Formats: sequence, C-alpha cells, structure tokens
Amino acid sequence: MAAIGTWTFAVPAIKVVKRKLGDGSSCLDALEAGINAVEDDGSTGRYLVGRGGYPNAKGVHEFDAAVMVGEGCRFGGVVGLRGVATPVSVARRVMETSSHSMLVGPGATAFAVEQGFPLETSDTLHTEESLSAFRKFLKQQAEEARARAEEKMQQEKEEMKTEVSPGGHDTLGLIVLDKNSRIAAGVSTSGAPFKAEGRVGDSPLPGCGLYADDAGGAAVATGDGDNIMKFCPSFQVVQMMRQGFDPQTACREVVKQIQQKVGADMFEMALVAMDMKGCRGSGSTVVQWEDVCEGKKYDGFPYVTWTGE
Ligand code: SD4
Repeated sequence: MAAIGTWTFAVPAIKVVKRKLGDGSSCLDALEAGINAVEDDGSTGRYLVGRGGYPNAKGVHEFDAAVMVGEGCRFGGVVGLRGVATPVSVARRVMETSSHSMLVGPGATAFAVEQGFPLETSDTLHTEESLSAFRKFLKQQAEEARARAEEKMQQEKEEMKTEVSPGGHDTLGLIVLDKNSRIAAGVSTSGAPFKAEGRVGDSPLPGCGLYADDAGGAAVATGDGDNIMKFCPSFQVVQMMRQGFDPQTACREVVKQIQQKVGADMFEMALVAMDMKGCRGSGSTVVQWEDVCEGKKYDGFPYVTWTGE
C-alpha cells in the first residue's frame, strides 16, 4: 500500500488514505475520501482546490477534477463544474454511472444535481481568504485600467497582464495503490486563479493532468495547465514506467524532453508518479518551488508520500 500527493497540503489527504486503506478500502474509495478531505476544507486557505479555491475572473468557482483507475484505464472527469465543493466525487460518478468520460459546465452541474449532490453558491464556496484575493484582483484590475487610461501610451501587452501574484500553482493530485495492487489517480483544482470563464486546464484531461494504467503505474501533474496540456506528460510518464523505467527516471526524462523542446519559454510543471510496486518519483521544471500554503521554499518539488504494509 502506498500513496503520493502533490504539495504539502496533501498531508490531510494522505492521512485519510492511510486510514481508509488500513480499513480495507479500495484504492478508489481511499483516493476519493483523501481528495474530499482537502476539497471540502476551506479552513487552510491558499490552495486552489474546492472550497476556498480561487474563482474565475467573474468571481465564480469553476472546478476541474478527474479520476482514473489503472484496472481497465477507466476514467471520469468534470470540467468547469459549478456549485459542488467536492468535484472529484462528481468525476467518479461520471466514470461509474454515466456512459461518458467527461462532462462540462452546465451539463456537469446538472449531472451532479441528478446524482444528489447539494448545489452551493459562491457564498459558501468562498472563504474569507479567497474572497479577499478576488477583491484584490478586481481592485488591481481597476487600478490597471485607470493607469492605462492616464498614460495613454501605446497598448503595451505587458501592462494588460493581471498579476495578482497567485504565488504558484497548487492543484491536488493524488495517487493511491491498495493492498490488492490496484492503482488510482485523481486530481482536483479550481484551476488558474481568476481564469477566463470556461477556461480548461490540464488537470481533468486524461494523459495531461493524470493517467493510470496498471501495466505501468500512475502519474499526476501540477503547474501551468495551459501549457502542460500540450505535452500529455502524465501519459508519457506512465508509458515510460510501462517500459520498465522507475518513476523518478520517468518523471525526470519527461521533464527533460519537454524542456528541450520548449527551451527558453519553459513553464512551471511538476510531475509525481508511482509504479505498481509503490515506488515513487517526481520531476519538475522549476529548481526551487515555493509552497504557497506554507510560504516555504523547497529545492525540488514538494510532495507528500506514505507507504504501508
Ligand atoms: C491548471 N494545472 O488548471 C492546473 C493548476 C495547477 O497547481 O496545477 N496548479 O492549470
């Protein structure tokens, strides 16, 4: 039995996974419960997951989440889901009870309601921290607009950029291997802070934000999803593990190949992976990461891991 999760805020998720696997739960049950523990807890603030995640530019939470099971490569995902604080559970229902693999926007929300998920509004999905960050974003936008009008200079693309210092990325990605050697991966995120309405990141896309295949193992990604999705890195890592590479080598090699391709425009991306023996590894395009929850800097990508009998 083993688990690995992105960022230090995966600690509560891993604790739940440990308890559930100890009670004999399947990897998927443990994974869902672990991710729910972070999604539904707005108290810690500062991560982009579930309740208290940062909303889009209109102040609305649009969640992306997915699950994938190694056995049969079963997959379910939701994109731009509104009103449900535990999107990974809706993603699981898509996998288990619908004839589809991915539902988007209003369709995803309607499905969640059909499945009995209580619908929430921004009032309860926001926390004080996320609301104040959004207000800061609006204020900054207004200030920028004023400055642009005053200066009346040529349109400078750079100035149009809103930089609210989201301070990094922090999607929860979790991989769980149970005692029957079944593996599952899941991700949950509110996406890039203050993203455009309708924007989709890498997280819910199979092969991009996550992949699981019991012929090799599982991998999850975090970082700049608009770029990550172009490279299907989670799929690449699992394919390499399938060919016999250990997770660490696979993650590093995939990062290296992307770096070689992208060159100077390299973007933030981290990968964590686990093979079917429970060995784990990670790779990242950033040498020193700042964990936004803790405000600490780490050499290499911070992740949380556990292994048990
Ligand atoms: C996204 N990849 O929506 C996500 C954000 C993220 O850590 O991973 N943050 O682009």
